[in-house]
Amino acid sequence: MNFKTEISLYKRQIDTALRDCLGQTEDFPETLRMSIEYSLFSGGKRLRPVLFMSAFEGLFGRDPKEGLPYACALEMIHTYSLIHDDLPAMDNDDYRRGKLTSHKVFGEAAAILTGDALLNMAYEVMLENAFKYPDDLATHLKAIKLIAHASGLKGMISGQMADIELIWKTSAEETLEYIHKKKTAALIEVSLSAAAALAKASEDEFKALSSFGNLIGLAFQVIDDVLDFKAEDEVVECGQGCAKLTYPIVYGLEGSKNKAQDYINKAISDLDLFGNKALFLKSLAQYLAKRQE
Ligand code: GRG
Repeated sequence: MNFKTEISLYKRQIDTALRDCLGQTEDFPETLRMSIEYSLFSGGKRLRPVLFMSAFEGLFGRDPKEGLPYACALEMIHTYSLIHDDLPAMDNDDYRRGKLTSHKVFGEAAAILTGDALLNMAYEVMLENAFKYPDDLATHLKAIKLIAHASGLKGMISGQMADIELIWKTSAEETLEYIHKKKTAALIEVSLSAAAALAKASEDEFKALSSFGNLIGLAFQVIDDVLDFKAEDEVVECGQGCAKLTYPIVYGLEGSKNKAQDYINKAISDLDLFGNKALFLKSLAQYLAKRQE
């Protein structure tokens, strides 16, 4: 099967599972149903759930039914983070994926509650699934804990706070890496490490997938900054306390592109221990390196 077909099969499987999760939840206000659907089905790339499924099912040959609730939960957590990130109190964005942001359509209160609902639903869906595997409950709880850690205080939330306050480390380079390792890479990394934990991977396999996830997560952010780069950014100062710290400002445009490719190359070599089974994940890493949006 070629790469594009495989990715669209994973996406279809994930979309169906996400619709099922929503279908099961009854009796709640129509505004929340509309706002959750609006953000969950608005053209996201489904990167995190595709990573999870391609590791859990593709690499370890496990039953997709056991993994799909995790894939859905990762997309719910990602979607909540984007809805909250777009709020006036944070990035104050009017558009995401070419459509009005949640708070622009439904109002700020509904957008905050939509994010809260998605975050809670993620854990409900994972825990409900975990109880279906009583003999393997501890393994499930371990995977869920990894996700809570990566998206919580020590992961994505600290990254977001450090970005907002521009918490300075010893240099611009270190500051950038600290922020994006937590803000962007942590959830991408855990999409792979949670799959490894659930599949009872060996320690070497777990470490390889975690490292791959961290590196493609960092590359993903570098490329995001490159795509957002505007010529006037070149004159921005990037010392301590600067207003805007991005990879092109610190490394230049070409330097950032090279950095992203270095991260991707290293990530790809991390998967060598899986042999041909990792071809899809390696192609996915190359695909991310070339993305234009
Ligand atoms: C509000 C707690 C909290 C956290 C927000 C992830 C994040 C933290 C903010 C997003 C800021 C941002 C645009 C970062 C760049 C990298 C990134 C995560 C882009 C969006 O992810 P994609 O491209 O989104 O996977 P799609 O639209 O495909 O779902």
